[in-house]
Amino acid sequence: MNDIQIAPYLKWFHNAKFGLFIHWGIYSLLGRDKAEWILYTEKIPIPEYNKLVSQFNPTGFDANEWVNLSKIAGMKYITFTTRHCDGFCMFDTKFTDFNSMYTPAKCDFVAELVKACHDSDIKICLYYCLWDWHHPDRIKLGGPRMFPPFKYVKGMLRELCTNYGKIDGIWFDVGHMSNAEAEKLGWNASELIEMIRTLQPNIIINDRTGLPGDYSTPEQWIPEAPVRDKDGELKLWEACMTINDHWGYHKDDHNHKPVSQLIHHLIDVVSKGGNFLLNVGPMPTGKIQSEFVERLYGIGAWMKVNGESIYGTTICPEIEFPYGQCTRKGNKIFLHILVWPGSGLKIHIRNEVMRVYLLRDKQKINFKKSEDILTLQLPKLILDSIDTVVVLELKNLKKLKYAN
Ligand code: H79
Repeated sequence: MNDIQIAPYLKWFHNAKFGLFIHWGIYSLLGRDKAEWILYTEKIPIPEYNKLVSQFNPTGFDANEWVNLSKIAGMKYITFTTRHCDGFCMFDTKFTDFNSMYTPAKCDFVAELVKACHDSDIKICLYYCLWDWHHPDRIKLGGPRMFPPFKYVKGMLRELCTNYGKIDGIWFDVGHMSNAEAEKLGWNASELIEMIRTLQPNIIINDRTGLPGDYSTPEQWIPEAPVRDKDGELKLWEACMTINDHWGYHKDDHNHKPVSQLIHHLIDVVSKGGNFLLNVGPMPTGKIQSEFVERLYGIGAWMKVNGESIYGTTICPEIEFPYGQCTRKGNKIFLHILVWPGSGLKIHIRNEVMRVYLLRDKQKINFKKSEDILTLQLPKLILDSIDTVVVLELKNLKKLKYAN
């Protein structure tokens, strides 16, 4: 019950833990409240909104720069908005002229980014919004729930899964329809997913089509505990989150979370078996604001030292650890100490302990083991204000013994 069964095609995702979400489109030009939602929230007339196409000229766009930034942060994959609810396609498509080939850049941004990812060993997932506030034949189901014809979506997904070589994932957004509404729309999620998997056999697909998908997607929040499916089995999941309070570019939103908070979120997510998909909204020029860049560098510096306690780890529910959170890989348990326990830290554990050391410099920590109680001789003062990672190396035992 506490071991997750992972199909081979999902292994990279489970091991990756940390990805970069990128929200970028013609809405980025406006850079104000509600960002990518602005066509809907400000009720901008479509002919007016269309004018943005001829203004979108991101002379500072460099896909390799984005990919490098994700690598510096310690991320393993990128999820890019190919088309948000405004319907504007950031790629060359024969289904609409409302696409990036008609901007002054005349650029297929998806092609550029996929290539840069392929060249750099970063996985690429494509975000695709199922709503469309722009399509002339959109079907209105109330509020922002407007859907383009199913054939249109299917045709575009065929293009996205055919024209760019290997695609690692599709991240569908919204959806939100009842069975009756799906029928009215001619919506057929199984048919769509079957086509995608035929074109890209190892692709991962999230849970927002109306079907469960490969993983679930809490947005802007972190679950209290590891996520389970309806049968109680552990399920893959990915929490997506903004750095400030908007997904798309907002020039006056300076409410950026500090590096320490972002790292704590990452540890929280990973200790519960999830992935953390952290968002940036590039500027209309294609450059990424310094507030985001600085934070990604900060997380990257931490990951460089502590990455072993994140990548490829699993949950470690057998240990009760009130001073922080735990992750585990093989016979190593990583204690992420977030609240300093003082000098003598006691942990209840039956397994034989071989070695205890600080992850950051391998410095040995003296310990005593008597019966099921492990006592660590930590310094009195906090070692690392963000997170002190202590490694417990257990005697080569795969299974942890419960200590109760
Ligand atoms: O792409 C990002 C969001 O645009 C999208 N999903 C992430 C990944 C998203 N879809 N729905 N929501 C987010 C939640 C809906 C929030 C809303 Fe609102 C609150 C819709 C209307 C009120 C925020 C505030 C958006 C418009 C006003």
